[in-house]
Amino acid sequence: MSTTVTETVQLEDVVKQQFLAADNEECSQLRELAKKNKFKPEIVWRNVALFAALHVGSVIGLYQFLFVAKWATSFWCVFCWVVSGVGITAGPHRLWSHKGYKATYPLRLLLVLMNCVSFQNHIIEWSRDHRCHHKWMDTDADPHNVNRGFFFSHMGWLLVKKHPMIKQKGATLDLSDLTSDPLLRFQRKYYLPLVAIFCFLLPTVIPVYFWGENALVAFYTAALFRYCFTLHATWFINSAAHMFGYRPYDISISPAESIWTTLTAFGEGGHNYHHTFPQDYRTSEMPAMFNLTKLFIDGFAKIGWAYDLKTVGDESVSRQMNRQYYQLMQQQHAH
Ligand code: ST9
Ligand code: ZN
Ligand code: ZN
Repeated sequence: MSTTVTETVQLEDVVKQQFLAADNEECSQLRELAKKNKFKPEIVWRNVALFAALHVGSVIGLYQFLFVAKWATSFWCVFCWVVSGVGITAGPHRLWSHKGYKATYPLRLLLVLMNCVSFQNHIIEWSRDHRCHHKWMDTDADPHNVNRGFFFSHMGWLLVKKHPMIKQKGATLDLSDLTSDPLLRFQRKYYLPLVAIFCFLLPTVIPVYFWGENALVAFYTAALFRYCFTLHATWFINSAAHMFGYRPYDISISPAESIWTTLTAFGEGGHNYHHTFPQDYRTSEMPAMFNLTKLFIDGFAKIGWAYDLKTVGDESVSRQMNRQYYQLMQQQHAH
């Protein structure tokens, strides 16, 4: 009996002491507060107009990608999608938000450059919002709170002013590890010119220069369509992967195991695992073909550029799953 108690406490420690574990007590307080204070969001029309324009351009880009662009340009679009996607998953997500592993200067530099192709806010801002998302998940302090609906958690949150609770709670986060990194400060300082070059200019100029693609075709496909596609692949993790799928690691939370979003987001769809064990650099137990980001980090670990890779032991994971199974059984018996 005493062994069981000790094991349970240790398992709870494994879950609760992960860096960025959800603060359940504060989350319940925030949910109670939200019931009393109704919040009316203010639409940011500049963002509505810019995203509408991006989507019109992307529809043209999709048509050209399928029927007009040279083969080399289509491959180039896919390559840019991988670079910009892994520039999020291995960078601001697994490295900078979660400290799932450590990286040497050359790998951090590479990830910063890849991240500029992604254009999803500079890394300090992305990680600050993401830390809020994990710590105060599904509350008003979560920038893309799924309780505000599918569209809000998908892209609506980028079309309105933030809830004051995000700023209030976010201000209590320790971001010194991010703000003390000169590479991240450099990216923040020169963010717009860097994005103009890496997200739009280079993806357009390279097909024109190297294989004579029409400049407008290159722009619509490799810049606009590829950017918009990568945004939706990311946003589906906040919307679909917080709504649809199974929950073997923690039955009580919204994030779920979502196979199809993992394919477009290079291994980020194992979202029930990720929110239960947020510091695990793998972010899921899914096999390697569903986790390109893990392969990327493992590859750099082989040459010593990535190190201190954090994982949760198989035994802890299966004990956590067993516990969920028994809780589910108990709930079913109670009904
Ligand atoms: C984009 C980001 O798309 C997508 C992130 C998705 C995350 C996904 C996570 C899922 C897991 C990973 C999966 C990866 C899969 C990848 C697959 C790839 C294939 N804490 O924001 P402001 C304060 S971006 C503390 O202007 P407003 C702070 O003082 C797309 N404080 O608020 C701040 O000033 P500063 C491109 C905070 O006015 C001040 O408030 N980008 C926090 O309400 C003002 O902040 C865009 O479209 C906080 N968390 O405006 C830009 N937040 O920053 C869109 C704020 O100087 N954004 N403060 O310190 C905006 O225009 C605005 O942010 C706004 C809100 C209109 C949304
Ligand atoms: Zn995360
Ligand atoms: Zn999430």
